[in-house]
Amino acid sequence: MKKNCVGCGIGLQAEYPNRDGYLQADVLNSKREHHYCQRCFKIKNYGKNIASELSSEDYRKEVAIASDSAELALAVFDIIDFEGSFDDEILDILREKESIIIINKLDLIPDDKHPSEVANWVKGRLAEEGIAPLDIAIVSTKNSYGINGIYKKINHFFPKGVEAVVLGVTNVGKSSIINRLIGAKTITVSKYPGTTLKINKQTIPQTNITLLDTPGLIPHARVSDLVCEECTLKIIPSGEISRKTFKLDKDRVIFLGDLISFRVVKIEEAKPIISIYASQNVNFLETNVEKQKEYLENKRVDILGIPCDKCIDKYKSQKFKKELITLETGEELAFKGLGWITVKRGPLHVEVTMPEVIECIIRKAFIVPKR
Ligand SMILES: Nc1nc2c(ncn2[C@@H]2O[C@H](COP(=O)(O)OP(=O)(O)OP(=O)(O)O)[C@@H](O)[C@H]2O)c(=O)[nH]1
Ligand SMILES: [Mg+2]
Repeated sequence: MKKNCVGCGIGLQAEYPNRDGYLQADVLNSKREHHYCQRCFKIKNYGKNIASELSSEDYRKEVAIASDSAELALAVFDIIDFEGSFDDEILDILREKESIIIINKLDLIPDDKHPSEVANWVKGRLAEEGIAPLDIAIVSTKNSYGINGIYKKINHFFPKGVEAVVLGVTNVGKSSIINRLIGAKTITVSKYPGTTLKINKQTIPQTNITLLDTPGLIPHARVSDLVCEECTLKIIPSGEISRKTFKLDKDRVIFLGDLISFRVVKIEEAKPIISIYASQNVNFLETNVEKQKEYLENKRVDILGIPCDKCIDKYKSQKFKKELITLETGEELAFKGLGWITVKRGPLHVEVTMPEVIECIIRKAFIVPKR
């Protein structure tokens, strides 16, 4: 009988050491209950990032198969990169299927935010996309917050049990959530995107609830996907995100790392006040138009750190665009895979300079400005 890796779901084989799913023949043929492939062993024990042979299209197929068979979708979103967690295929599945939405990584936002406020905000944002989930759970697998709530919600809607597909983009914490729900560290989890490779079936002990872990989908237009692996890990927050407030005059410019910059093009009555949120590794720099021009033309702005020496040429060689954007008080501009700007006192009229592929989204403020 074909055996699968309990860490990532891949079919195991003992013939090709350099291919996915390899495991030494004697271990593969042993009577062990759980088998891990060589790749999972290295990820789990040495924290290595080992690329797989599978493509993003292969991942999409797996998600489609799991979604077809499951009655319920547990869709996982990253609270810090909510817009970057959107993917058309996921949204389509959520429009058709009964779903419970899980917003993970609550521990990363500043602690003056109440989970019920977050849930209301998410509900409104999903309604704009035509999605009405059965329920929303706000959780943090890091400190185990809200995990029992997910179980209770599934049990409430499906008291006799259910097969649920756990889906989302890469790195949002799908496998971590399943590990918490089954109460074991069975599935391989890592800080690198692309850990889970195939459908991986797990059952919550003493229940009829089956969870299908799936590979993460890779959405389009995330800043974090345009830099090298080291910079990606710096842009994805691993600790509480940083927030900095600015009061800006006309022609003042802000850089978010050396990744995106924006210039205030017009002031109405009062100078706008904004807060910027991103990973602590992303530096914010306030400067003037002359310096902006210099920085955009020069390849290296040391003070900004990201992109690093290794990936800056590639980053800067792509096509850039300029977009004029106006935000009112209480609105936000979110950059997928990077962070967001909240307008505390508007209007804010800016010209944003960013790579052409990057998508930015205007939304209602997620962290409500305090008076
Ligand atoms: N701060 C924080 N980090 C988390 C949380 N949940 C998961 N992580 C981290 O996020 C990273 C990705 O977790 P995984 O569970 O592997 O994510 P995944 O969605 O299964 O990823 P793929 O299999 O690559 O699609 C790991 O470094 C986890 O430790 C959380 O609640 N808070
Ligand atoms: Mg996973």
